[in-house]
Amino acid sequence: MSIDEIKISRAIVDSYFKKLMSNLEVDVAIVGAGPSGLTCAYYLAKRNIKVAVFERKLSVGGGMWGGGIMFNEIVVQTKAKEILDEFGVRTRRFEGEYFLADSVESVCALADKAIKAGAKIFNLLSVEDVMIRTGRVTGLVLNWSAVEIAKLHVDPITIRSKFVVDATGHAAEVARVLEKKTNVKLKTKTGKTVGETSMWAEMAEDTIVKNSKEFYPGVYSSGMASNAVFGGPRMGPIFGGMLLAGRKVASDLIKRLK
Ligand code: 48F
Repeated sequence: MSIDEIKISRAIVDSYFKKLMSNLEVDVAIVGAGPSGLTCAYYLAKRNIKVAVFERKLSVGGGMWGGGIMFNEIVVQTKAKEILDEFGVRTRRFEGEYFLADSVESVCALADKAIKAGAKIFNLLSVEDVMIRTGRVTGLVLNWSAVEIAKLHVDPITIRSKFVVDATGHAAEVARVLEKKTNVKLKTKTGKTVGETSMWAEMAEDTIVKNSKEFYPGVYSSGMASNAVFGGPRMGPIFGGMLLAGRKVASDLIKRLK
């Protein structure tokens, strides 16, 4: 077989173009491919909901790769272990209710299952703004991360979605942009992003799931972003809350969409 470089280029351009075109309107647009965004994407896609995930970085997985201080092991508690089981991630009991998993295996499995279930992941794209119509978020404003990093003056493109999920981690970027640009009132106790508080793993693991909910019409937070939006502590390298939050948001959205 002769290999033609232009044919390779044509294959990539044609295929990516079709993928992007078919995701300009989706049911759920998830911002951030960390553990909670990927988990949410998997449970939605599994129910045939059209879901696209937009990730700023080259790699998916957010803060999961590095475990704790770059020791690439993560801890989950019993109630989240069943989610890792569903993803086919091997766990080992450390003591009692504490289970260990390899962080690299975990990220790979979350991404693999989400993609195989039908979620489309777009890496290297940053969400820089939202679209709002009549008091509701109706889509996202996207630009290449390379444009953002190089601070180039290039206009973005937009996608429409029935729901948006802010799974951007500590930065809660969707909530922050909404607050900064539109001065709307969020469904929090202050009407603004409340902010994350200092480490308290037990409390954080509980509140993160409760806080993973709609914070403005059409937008949910999932994972660490939720404690930044509604207020709650951080938890360090225990990841059960991220998985449970992603599943919970997916389950809420499935009810809203059906
Ligand atoms: O930070 P991240 O892993 O969020 P998460 O799923 O999990 C949090 C844990 O990793 C850890 C923790 C556990 O104890 O506290 O921090 O809640 O993943 C967030 C992803 O969102 C991407 C970012 O690159 C990362 O991969 N992201 C953030 N802002 C944007 C974005 C944006 N504006 N556009 C696109 N992607």
